[in-house]
Amino acid sequence: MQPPASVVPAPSPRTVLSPEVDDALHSGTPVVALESTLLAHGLPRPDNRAAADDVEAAVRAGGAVPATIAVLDGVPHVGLTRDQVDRVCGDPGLAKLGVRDLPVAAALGLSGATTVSSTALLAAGAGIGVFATGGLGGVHRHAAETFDESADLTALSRTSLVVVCAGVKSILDVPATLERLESLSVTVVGYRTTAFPGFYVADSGSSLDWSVDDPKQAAAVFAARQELAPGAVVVANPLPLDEQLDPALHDRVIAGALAAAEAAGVRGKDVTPFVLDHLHRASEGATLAVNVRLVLRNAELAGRIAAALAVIPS
Ligand code: PSU
Ligand code: MN
Repeated sequence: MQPPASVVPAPSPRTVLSPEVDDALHSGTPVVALESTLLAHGLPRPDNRAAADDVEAAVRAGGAVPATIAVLDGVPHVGLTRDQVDRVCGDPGLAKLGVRDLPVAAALGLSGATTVSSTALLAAGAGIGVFATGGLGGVHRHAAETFDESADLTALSRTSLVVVCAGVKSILDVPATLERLESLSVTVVGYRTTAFPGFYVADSGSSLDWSVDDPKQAAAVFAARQELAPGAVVVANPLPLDEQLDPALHDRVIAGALAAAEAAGVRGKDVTPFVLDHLHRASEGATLAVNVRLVLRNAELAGRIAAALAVIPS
């Protein structure tokens, strides 16, 4: 259900849409938003640059126009040029911006990559209904002591769009994250499964109440959500078993990465990038390859869901 031209919300006057994304939104062509934190802080340079192109190509293969989102010199951009993607992937000093950081970046003219929380907000503000990422942020292990819970969760409770992901990052407390998503009334459906995916692995060990069988059903759930109680629909898309990380290797490297973060005293928004980087090294690139693969699969499915939404009469 792509909004017709007359009801495409006017993005904040400070947000710049690329000509291709602007045209697509006004002509009802399906569009998928992509975040930039996974490129800038979740994948190592220089591999992140090829991944950025591949993710955009996967959205196109699914039948939609990609809109990668980042803030450059204080201006939120929805849809990036090649040079802008080079900047996002190449600048080692680029900030990581959640929703609360956007006003600071805008007012001070700073640049940064957007997380799930801020990408969802900017995408929905521009009238984009579907967003693809790798894994959501969520409740960290030992959150009872650290209070570390990703702003992704509260942002999704306030934003109306479909988020395609491979579950939540498996470095987290997955059952606690699912409880919070329930409290926040975020709709969660599995894609062809009721086993909640575990990011690098197909099954996190937690289960879901609902699943959808195809992009059309996912689009119908979102259309109903917009009518009944606007908010987010998470479509959790597992890796096939033959593409997942070996579960024994998974458990071993995750324990090591979390212990390393603890020993290094890493806190706040540095935790996720630190742990992902540690995993890529400790697994000799195995987690990196799986991470890229799952993002590509999510991007393609998101493209197909956006295409299905575009033909639902609104
Ligand atoms: N998915 C990935 N890699 C990532 C992320 C998602 O495959 O790096 C990013 C997203 O931007 C998400 C962020 O919003 O991790 C979560 O960070 P935090 O735990 O600090 O909220
Ligand atoms: Mn955090």
